[in-house]
Amino acid sequence: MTNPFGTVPPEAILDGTATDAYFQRTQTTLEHAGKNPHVVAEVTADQFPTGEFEVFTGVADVATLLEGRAIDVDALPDGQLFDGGPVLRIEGSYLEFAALETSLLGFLSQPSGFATAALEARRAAPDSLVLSFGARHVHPSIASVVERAAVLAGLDGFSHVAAGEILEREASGTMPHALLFCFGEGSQAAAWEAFDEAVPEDVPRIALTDTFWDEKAESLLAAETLGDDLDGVRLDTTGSRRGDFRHLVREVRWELDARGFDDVDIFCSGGLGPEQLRNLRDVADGFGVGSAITSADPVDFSLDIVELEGEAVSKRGKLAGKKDVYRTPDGDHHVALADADAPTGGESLLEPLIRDGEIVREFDLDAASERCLADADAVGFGVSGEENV
Ligand code: PCP
Repeated sequence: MTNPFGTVPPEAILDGTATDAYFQRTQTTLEHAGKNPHVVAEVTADQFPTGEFEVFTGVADVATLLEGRAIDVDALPDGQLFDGGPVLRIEGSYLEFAALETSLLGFLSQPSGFATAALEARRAAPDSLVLSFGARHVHPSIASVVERAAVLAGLDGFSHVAAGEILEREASGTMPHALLFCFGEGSQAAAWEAFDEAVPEDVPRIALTDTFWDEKAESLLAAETLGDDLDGVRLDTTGSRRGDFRHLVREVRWELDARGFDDVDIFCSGGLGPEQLRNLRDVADGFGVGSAITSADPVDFSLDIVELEGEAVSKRGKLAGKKDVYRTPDGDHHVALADADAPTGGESLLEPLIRDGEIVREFDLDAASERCLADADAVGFGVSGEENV
């Protein structure tokens, strides 16, 4: 089937033509020269710990990419946090994987950036409902990558329907402003009533209450209109109209409570990041977070040869030799040469991924998410942002 959107097809990724041209030139040159050295190559972001942890993910796609190649690969588990040192290590003849480097790094860099940003949101509002709303900001072909990263980082759900089919989880969501426009100003109650009548019972009744009038007025109207059926209101107030958003949320809460609608939850969305979540988490019940996740910088991974025919080598600025990384009992990340002693009580983190071309690991998103959240606790991820409360 031809690809109408011009995205790179899976076949090109798997056969190595989804690559930077210089790898093809390198391949041609090495074959011409009859060279194909045995190497150890490592994927790293920072060489030494910096004090800033990031989430490692994308490893299942890397396993699919490297399957069938005559190499051994070790990698961090999916969802593990890291701070310096290798996250993945390949051992074998260089030409077995040379042309795959571009795709390999791409599979890791952007998803790990999304997951790290999603974990920042999770940790900023640990007890609130937090949903991923950012699919609209990325190419639709990678919406599932965003939503998977959100689930990995412990968010409570996401909005993208096709991603839900891939991840075998149902997408969340209620109504956009477009629904209110279709009924028109002054007919918000009719829109919410129609929604209540039309959508399945298991869909929460969350009325969007910032479209035409004041948020307090629309929220009270929604509560009066749907009564006990109303689960919540969502304030997506545009930034230019927001003023003091925390005060606005508290005011809506007060006015709902004053009229006996204390069961109605308040959800907020629109340009919210970790700082805003920390500021609102005690007054709002839940959040939709989009660009704070999708605008995350990719993790700056690179792949470097660190051992050549059994000898330690390195590019200037990189560290020679095969390494291991450890989680120490005090929650630090420790980087050491593989033949050095492990730190006392340290848990070695690199695990077999591929042995002689065969994938030797299973992937489970729930287990990876549990690992991610447990490791976030272990290393104190996101705690330094607490002063913003
Ligand atoms: C929300 C809001 C943001 C969307 C979610 C993504 O959509 O307007 O732009 O969140 P972000 O700002 O964190 O990236 P809706 O309220 O459904 O917006 P509309 O109805 O206007 O499409």
